[in-house]
Amino acid sequence: MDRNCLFLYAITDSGCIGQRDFYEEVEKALQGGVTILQFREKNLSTEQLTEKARKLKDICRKYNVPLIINDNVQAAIDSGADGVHVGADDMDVSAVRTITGSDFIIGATAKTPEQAKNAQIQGADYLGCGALFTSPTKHNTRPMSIETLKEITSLVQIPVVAIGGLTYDNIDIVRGSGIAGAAVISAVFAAQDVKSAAEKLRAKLDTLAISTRQ
Ligand code: TZP
Ligand code: MG
Repeated sequence: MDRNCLFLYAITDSGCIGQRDFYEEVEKALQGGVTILQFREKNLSTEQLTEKARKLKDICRKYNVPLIINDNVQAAIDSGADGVHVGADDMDVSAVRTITGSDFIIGATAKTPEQAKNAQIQGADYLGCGALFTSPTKHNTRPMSIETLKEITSLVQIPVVAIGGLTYDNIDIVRGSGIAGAAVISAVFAAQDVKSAAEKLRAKLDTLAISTRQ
């Protein structure tokens, strides 16, 4: 995969979006410069996920932004999404790869250097690593230090995305960490003005000279 597309990785959360129109808010995020979108919804059936993901795919296509589905490989395939993201407790990357074939993007969560190496060996295309900060969105996350993040980016060849409580004000922490991009939920979707939040975050990331732009 093109590591540049991981630069500003937005993850949906309907709780965060609240009463606002889900698809409109997603489109605003894409207008603001999000480079990849993950559809993450924990309590829907495969059919429900697939139906919503198809709508998201239509929106993402307009902006040439890849769509990744969290956890559910079947919904990812059925909806025509570009990939799937699996956590350490989900299906093994190698098992997912067997189902999807080589053209599908597979992202994997790695909470330790061992998990990172293992996911790479199994054929993951990118890694999600964190939580760098306490997340207002996902509770019970395991904290990851910036040192561990750097250890992982130097250990693996596949691109790494940092996650967890990242905001406009604290994202400077990733400078020089070797990551390809930053993944956020609340910093974009909890904002009053989603488009402007994405624009500002992307502009700030541009100043940090993370490895994508070398
Ligand atoms: N995995 C680790 S932290 C997190 C996930 C899915 C949530 C990120 O959300 P936020 O609001 O950007 O902290
Ligand atoms: Mg998961």
